[in-house]
Amino acid sequence: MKEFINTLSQILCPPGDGVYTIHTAADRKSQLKKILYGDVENPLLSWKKSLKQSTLNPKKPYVLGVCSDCGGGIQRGANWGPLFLRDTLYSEISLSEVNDLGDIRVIPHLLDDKYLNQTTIEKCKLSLYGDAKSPWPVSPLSITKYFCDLFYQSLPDSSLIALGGDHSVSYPLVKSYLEHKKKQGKKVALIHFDAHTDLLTERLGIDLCFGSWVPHILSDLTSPDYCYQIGIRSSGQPKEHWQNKFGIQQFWAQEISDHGVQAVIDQIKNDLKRKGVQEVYISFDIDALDSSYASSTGTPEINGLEPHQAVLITNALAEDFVIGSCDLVEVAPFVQFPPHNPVGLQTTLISANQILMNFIELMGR
Ligand SMILES: [Mn+2]
Repeated sequence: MKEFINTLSQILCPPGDGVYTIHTAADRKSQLKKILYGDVENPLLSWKKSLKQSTLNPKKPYVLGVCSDCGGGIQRGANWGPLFLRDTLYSEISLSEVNDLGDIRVIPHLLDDKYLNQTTIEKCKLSLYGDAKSPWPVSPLSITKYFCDLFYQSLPDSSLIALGGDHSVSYPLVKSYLEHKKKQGKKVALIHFDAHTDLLTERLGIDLCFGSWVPHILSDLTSPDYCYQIGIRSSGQPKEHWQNKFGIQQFWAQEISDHGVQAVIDQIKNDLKRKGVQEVYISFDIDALDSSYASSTGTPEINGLEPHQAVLITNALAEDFVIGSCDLVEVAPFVQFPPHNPVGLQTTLISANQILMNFIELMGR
């Protein structure tokens, strides 16, 4: 456990510090640290102490920020999601309800170590860890995978709530979770809320990005039909195309509005029970919600889910299946549609917080 905590203190940083800035949002960052640790002289030390304490309560869900938007491609800005989401969250719940581990350390120009040459990796290791030969990865997705593997190994029955970041961060989060559950012999499914399918196999030659993370985790599921996509409505191809091509299951937003949310719930739950699924991972792209609830995001889409519908689906799943881990991604606080619309930001944060608090309640049981 000591090794685990030592490694965390290298590859993570205090909550809110995942976006590397000196002045931008400095007030907001120090405000968050005040909420978390009180008016202390050395918040870094308080954070390190909190890492140690967090291992004493493995039943409480763990919160992790992944402030990476290098995998985004339409509109950046989801790197600021975790800081703003925590602001809203901790004004509503007591800190003691979760173990907040902090943020993945992010070099904002990087995505995954496999895209880097050795010289760059060594220079980045020197910058992040003070040692060009250090054992830890340097890109956000690679560090996230490293973190998750270590997390599930050290706290095998704990659950993780990750805050993105663009949707590429779900690749390491989901992959590590699925690999871990396979080792535990548990049957699991992926529940993916999104306006988009994220089913490209690559985008401009890059295989891991916001629009292409899903195909690369399908082989880690029992079979691709253990992946359920909910809320889809912006796609160049019809539902049948995606289902036939990948073998996944989709429930488009239009179906929910045509047949009601309960019909979709029944269908998914019956299917999960028939397959003997015990646990689910929920990946929640905020753009699954209608743009009137979630406009501060890279690609807001009309005709989407209402927050209470998403909550209903999640609660119904939690009645029969463990919510193993989850993520909430693509909240981009400085992005506003229409531009200069602060109401849109507040609405997005309130809606996202509703989803987040529900996860915490269900996973903290
Ligand atoms: Mn997505």
